[in-house]
Amino acid sequence: MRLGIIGLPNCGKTTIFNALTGSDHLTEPFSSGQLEVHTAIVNVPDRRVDSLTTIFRPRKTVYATVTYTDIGGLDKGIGEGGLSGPMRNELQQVDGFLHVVRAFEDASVPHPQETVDPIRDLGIIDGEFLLLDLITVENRLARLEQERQRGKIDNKPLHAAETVLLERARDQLEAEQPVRDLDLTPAENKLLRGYGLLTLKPTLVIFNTGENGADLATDLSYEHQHTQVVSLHGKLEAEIAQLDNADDVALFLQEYDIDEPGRARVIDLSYQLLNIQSFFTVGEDEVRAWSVYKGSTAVDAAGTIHTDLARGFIRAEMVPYAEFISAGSMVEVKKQGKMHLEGKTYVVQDGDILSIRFNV
Ligand SMILES: Nc1nc2c(ncn2[C@@H]2O[C@H](COP(=O)(O)OP(=O)(O)OP(=O)(O)O)[C@@H](O)[C@H]2O)c(=O)[nH]1
Ligand SMILES: [Mg+2]
Repeated sequence: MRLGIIGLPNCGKTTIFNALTGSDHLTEPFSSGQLEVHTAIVNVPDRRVDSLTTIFRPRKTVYATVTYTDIGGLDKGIGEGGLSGPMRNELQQVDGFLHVVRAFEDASVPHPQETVDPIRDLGIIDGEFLLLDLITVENRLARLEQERQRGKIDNKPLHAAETVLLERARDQLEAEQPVRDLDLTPAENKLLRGYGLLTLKPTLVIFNTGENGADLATDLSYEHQHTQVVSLHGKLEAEIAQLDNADDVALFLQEYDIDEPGRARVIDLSYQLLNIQSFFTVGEDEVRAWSVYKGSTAVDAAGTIHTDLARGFIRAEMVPYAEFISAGSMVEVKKQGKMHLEGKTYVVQDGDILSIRFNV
């Protein structure tokens, strides 16, 4: 799952990318304005995986991951009726956005709009995305209408359903509301996702509050579905990510009067935002967190590990993480009769420890 980091020039995208991924890309007070993309994969911190590792002492531990892509150069064409094709492509291909909004004052860093005004800036990109989606939806509707007039429809019910759905999306966008606020069935969501609609994508808004800025996230009303809002001290977090010893981090936090680094929280929020959850597999070889969409079944989970496991699925042995911890070992889990046997349609819960029995 991949999240695109977007925002106006100089708002701190690369700084926050560095903070989240521990990278050390150059950040400058001058925006090149060109499309420039960096990608990195990060582990999702998970204390449960840490505990399972302590218990099983496996040769290998694998955390769930999130991929971040820093997408620079979004300003080009904004408000001028068009982003470049490659830029649109980048935006369409991510699963969600981290929308960075500048909330820090710093005279040495020019602002493309001259003044620092987070709410205005948030609206600039939101407005652009609404417009782009409206164009996409109207083009598709026009094409469907053409097909109808020419009598060139393969699947009438699908054609009709798609038209109705796109009209709903169009009404929503015309009312200046993001498509992700519509109540969509999974099938409708999937269909709209196929068009790469930007306002459909889950979004985490990050106010970059600088060194001593106030927390804007708490008193902003930005009520949308599949949306979260947080504040982060961008530059400080990027510096913390470069420290490799815990004492240095502790000193740094103390100096700036910060409770705890925001990195883990933001990565966790990113993960939650994408509507995914973790299940675990354990053993002496490997302790591993796997990601599946919420609502996935045991056979979906098996297929995430290997297609053979889904194909030859017999049953899943399952113990919830908390029950495993209170029993202390698999032997004890079994002795207490706490191992659940689940079939293909069992709906996997966050934190399930699974062992798939299969036969191919
Ligand atoms: N004072 C202060 N400066 C910051 C903070 N975050 C970023 N900056 C500065 O703002 C400038 C731009 O930061 P970048 O991270 O490069 O911003 P960007 O959004 O990636 O910029 P472009 O990719 O050029 O659009 C750099 O000089 C950063 O050091 C912050 O929290 N406080
Ligand atoms: Mg940048």
